[in-house]
Amino acid sequence: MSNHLYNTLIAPHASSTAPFLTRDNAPDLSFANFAGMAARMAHVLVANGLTPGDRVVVQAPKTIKMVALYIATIQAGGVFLPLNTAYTPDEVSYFIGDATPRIIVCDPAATTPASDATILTLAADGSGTLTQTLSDHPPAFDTVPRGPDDLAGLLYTSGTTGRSKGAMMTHENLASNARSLVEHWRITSDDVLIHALPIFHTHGLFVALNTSLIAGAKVRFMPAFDLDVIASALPQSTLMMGVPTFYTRLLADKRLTRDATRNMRLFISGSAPLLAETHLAFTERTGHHILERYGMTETNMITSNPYDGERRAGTVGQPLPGVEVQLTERDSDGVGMIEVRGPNVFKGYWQMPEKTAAELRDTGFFITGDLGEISPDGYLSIVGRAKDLIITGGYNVYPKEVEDVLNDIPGVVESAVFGIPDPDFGEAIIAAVVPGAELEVDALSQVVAEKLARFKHPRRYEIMSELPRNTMGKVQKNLLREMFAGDGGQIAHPTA
Ligand code: MCA
Ligand code: AMP
Repeated sequence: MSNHLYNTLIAPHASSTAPFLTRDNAPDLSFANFAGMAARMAHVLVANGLTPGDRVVVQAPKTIKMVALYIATIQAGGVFLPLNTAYTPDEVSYFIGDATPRIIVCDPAATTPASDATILTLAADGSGTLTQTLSDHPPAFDTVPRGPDDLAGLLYTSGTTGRSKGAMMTHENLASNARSLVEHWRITSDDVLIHALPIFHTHGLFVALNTSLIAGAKVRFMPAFDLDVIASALPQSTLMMGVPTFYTRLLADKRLTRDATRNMRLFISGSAPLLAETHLAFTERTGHHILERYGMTETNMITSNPYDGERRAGTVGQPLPGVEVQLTERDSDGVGMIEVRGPNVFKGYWQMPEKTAAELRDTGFFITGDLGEISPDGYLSIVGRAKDLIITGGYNVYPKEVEDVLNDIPGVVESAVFGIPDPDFGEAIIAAVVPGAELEVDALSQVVAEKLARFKHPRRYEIMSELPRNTMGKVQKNLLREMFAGDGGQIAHPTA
């Protein structure tokens, strides 16, 4: 048995001297040198006790060394578990307790997590205990065999009921989806990808990097989204993947022109709804039709607008080859729950058989929690969510998690957290709080800041004497949204 994902991603270009990762003011890294770096790092992981099936947790700044750590983990037969750099020590300790990793890689500037695992460091400049002995090891490693059904990644997603769940992604989940996207989006070794997404989520890690590796494309690797850097990269690039906020921010910049994008072949959007008006404004300004696609951590990419043919604004296109989509429990308007089946669908939630059984049917269909309708010519539109979820700037926030933190604060009787439209982030988080006693908003935001990542923080707190409820006693978040959405999108940052 060979190593399924390693063979898919690395083997085709392992000895190629063509550039893979390029950064401003630094020499390009070829595919061959990248493969060598990953191999050296695989030795470091094994020297630190990694055995096949072990989890490697990483919460570190976006660096080329972190990409190498991903491939090294796969090559050594491990399971890669990246964490959002915004997570607080509280959040991180839950993931570590649940996933019981063998190795944790963290920013030397961050609080060291309490754990029995071996702790290594990786800083924004690539230095740290993970990389300091790299050159002591050879640039070749005896790749550990792993089959299509073995785990390659464990990615945590929050849930409507509170505890985050680790989505178990197999080698074939990742390999099959990336192969399919390369074909569908016609990615080749002539492409130059603008990579400004974080690499701790499916979009920036699996969608952007796995496809580039398979195709042998060049990646302009940027530490974060920076309009100046992207504006200067656009004329020499062919491909960009981003969340809708990337596109609204680009549109707000005068440097986005037809001329600046003349060499671009394809702009892809996903992770959150792209407003039809953004799609149309982008076409008007640049002549390019953004290609919108739809995916989930548990399923990788599900549908995509076509490469040739109409990229229809406000829709997420058709199922990718080999992926089945069905709508269940349809209402009279044809709107139903989106369910998906295919080689892209995960194996289940890490050590949560009941949660797996609740969301992954025996038939293999995964219940997404998204509501959709399909046009007569097969385009899927996402028209709502059955799950109580806010997507802000492409990050998912489950209101329940924020409400739990607020409700635990002395003096809070109850709270309701919801999203309202925001011109930059798509949705912005608001908390309606019912106090039992005198309550300072500053005190609320301080507790929230301690416990939760910054992107989960309510941008505004509304103190209410009671929450609107229906006759069943359920809080009517739709009413709250209506009450507070009309404030001109001016979201004040909390004072903490
Ligand atoms: C940063 N902040 C945010 C967000 N990002 N608040 C809410 N939502 C966010 N997404 C906070 C910052 O901490 C800062 O706080 C303030 O907002 C303003 O920061 P700013 O500098 O404007 O933001 P930024 O650093 O430029 O980041 C915005 C961003 C970033 C570039 C849109 O959030 C981003 O890269 N998002 C991509 C997320 C992503 O990759 N999603 C894919 C998930 P303060 O007030 O303290 O200054 S994978 C997925 O969803 C599925 C599988 C799929 O289909 O792809
Ligand atoms: P995640 O948990 O990060 O995997 O987020 C997955 C969720 O993001 C999906 O269930 C959808 O609700 C949402 N999503 C992803 N892509 C799109 C899109 N193109 N349009 C609307 N929602 C999307």
